[in-house]
Amino acid sequence: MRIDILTLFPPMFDGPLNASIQGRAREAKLVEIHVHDIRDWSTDKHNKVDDRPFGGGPGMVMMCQPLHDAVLAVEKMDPRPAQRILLTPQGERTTQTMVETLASHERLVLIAGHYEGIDERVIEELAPLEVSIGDYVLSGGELPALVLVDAITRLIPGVLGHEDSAAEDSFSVKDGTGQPLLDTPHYTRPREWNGTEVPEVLLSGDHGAIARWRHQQRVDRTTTRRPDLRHSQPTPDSGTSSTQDV
Ligand code: 6GU
Repeated sequence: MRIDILTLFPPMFDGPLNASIQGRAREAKLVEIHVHDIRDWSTDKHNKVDDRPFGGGPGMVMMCQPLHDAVLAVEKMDPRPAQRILLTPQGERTTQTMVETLASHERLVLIAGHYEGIDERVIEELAPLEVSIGDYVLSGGELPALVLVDAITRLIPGVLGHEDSAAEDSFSVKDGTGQPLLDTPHYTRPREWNGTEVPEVLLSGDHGAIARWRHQQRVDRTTTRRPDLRHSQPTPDSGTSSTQDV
């Protein structure tokens, strides 16, 4: 998989993409990630990329030309067709299901917006999928792009050490109706810490009993902590039964 990121602030990507799991995945060539400075495509003699909003108001607006030319030039760097994604608080809110769909693409071009916004005409022309990471406002699309890259790359086979790691995460495990469940609690040595014992069943060696206990923990935690996940309607791809498996 190849991911290209277009931004006005490339240094924001240096640390996160080179450390930990992301860094290892790139080293192992499981994912190819390129960061591009939109300013490099500005045809203005001062490399201008933004201007004041028509109609007035605060802040600056990203101009059409540099972003448009950057996207087309970057896409030409590889023959595989790319899914364009614009990170914006006006976008569709990200879910694990959306992340799984994006992870199945061979190539993604992520556009991180900044300033007050982007000239609407270039958004209409590029027709990207518009994605938000939640209902709160960030200063730009850079951190959301990193969030998305992390969520996507960890699903690529071989990126996580253990092949089942991603499949057992919160939101990846589903109940009988396809509703996502939160993760089960985890424990490691020592068996007793600060006066609290590890739950007995985990020491039993009975794999069936352990699996049933973990499933019940997931259901109970999801019901208490995220009742919205338990009561929402099954999504079209989430299975055929409409009864809740509590
Ligand atoms: Cl994708 N961009 C910005 N600027 N703020 C956000 C966001 C994106 N998602 C949530 N808040």
